Amino acid sequence: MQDKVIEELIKAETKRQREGLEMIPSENHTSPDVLKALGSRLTDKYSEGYPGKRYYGGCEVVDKVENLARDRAKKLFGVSHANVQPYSGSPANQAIYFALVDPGDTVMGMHLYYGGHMTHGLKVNFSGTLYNSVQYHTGKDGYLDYEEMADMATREKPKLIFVGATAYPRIFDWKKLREIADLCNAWLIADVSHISGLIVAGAHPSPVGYAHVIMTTTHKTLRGPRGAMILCDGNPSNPLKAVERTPENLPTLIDRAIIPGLQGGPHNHQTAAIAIALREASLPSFKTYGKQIVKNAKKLADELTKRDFELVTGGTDNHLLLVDLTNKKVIGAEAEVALGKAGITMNKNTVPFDPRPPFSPSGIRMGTPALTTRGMKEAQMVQIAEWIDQVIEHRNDDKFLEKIHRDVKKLCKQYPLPGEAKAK
Ligand code: DSN
Repeated sequence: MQDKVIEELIKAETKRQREGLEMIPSENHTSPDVLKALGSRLTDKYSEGYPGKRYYGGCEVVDKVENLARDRAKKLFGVSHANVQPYSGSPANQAIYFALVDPGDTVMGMHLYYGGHMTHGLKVNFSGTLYNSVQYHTGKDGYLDYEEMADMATREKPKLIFVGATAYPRIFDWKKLREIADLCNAWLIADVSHISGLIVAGAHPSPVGYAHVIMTTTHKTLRGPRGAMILCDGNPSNPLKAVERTPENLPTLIDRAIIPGLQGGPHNHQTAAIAIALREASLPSFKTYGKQIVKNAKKLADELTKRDFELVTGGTDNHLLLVDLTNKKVIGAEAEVALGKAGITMNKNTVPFDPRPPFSPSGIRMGTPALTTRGMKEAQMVQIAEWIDQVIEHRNDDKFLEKIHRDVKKLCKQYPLPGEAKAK
């Protein structure tokens, strides 16, 4: 690389990942093939439009790439339509609003501080300013409060309901959620960004058949490049005709919302990498991987509970744990910093009904997708729980944290990043 400054920074980040435990539940380690596609000449090409209907010449190759990604997505998730062009999750959600509701319409989503996402109607986000957003919460027990949701849907009559989370450790009951959406004839949108890899692996129920539209990012448990996909059923219509907002027309509504509605040229290198990740996710080994993510999370939850950590909902059904650190007399930010010094990366997070402000919350969020990609299993979770406990206890002792980091590095050597050899 000619740019030595950036080259060194890439090396430094690779080293940081190689020698540390990446436990942010929305992160993962991609395969060498995914990385290769991201660094390919496909990034040079403009191709606004869709395969076969582009505004540029020279699209014969990228058409094949995008068709392959779309076909693999449809097959893997069992839907009839896939748009693989969203640049990432937030723009994808923006497109869904743009496709299905008008500014000023009432929309409903889970509050960020209770585990939702900014784009699900947070008042400072476009979704809470352009639309009249009403926000549901979890109950005191940390579980989704389906009764509150049903009451809110009946009372507020939203036109669209977003379901999905960034910090929710339990299963979504899609049937019940569709019944709630049907109470007010709302579109049910499943944002499965965090759990799509688990869905593919059969480790979490699929929203297909319940949600009208499904959105997932491609870089979390699905283990692909940064990006997103919007999935639905329906019939693509003549693109020149005006279409009504009916379930039948969802493919056209979504495709038009992406382009010309919101985006310009698709990122073809990203599309190719998504296609690769989708092939990898269709292999039997991915089913084993997804199930092991959950086994690891459950083991970590058990081990932390034994060490007197308080888990929101008391445990987990998926890839993540949300820990309320109040009883440990440490706040999330302090824990994040101390764990970081020990080579264990996770993030501070609000817990339901958090008395503390969101920039300095009471909790910490951790997950197992990246550790599981490296091949770690239950035995390593026991060790990691012990390290987390020790780090929290000795959080102000930098020498102690350095020692833990040395131990973490030793473990990491045994579990290389994808495509790397085990270090001696
Ligand atoms: N930033 C993602 C997460 O960490 O969950 C959500 O977009």
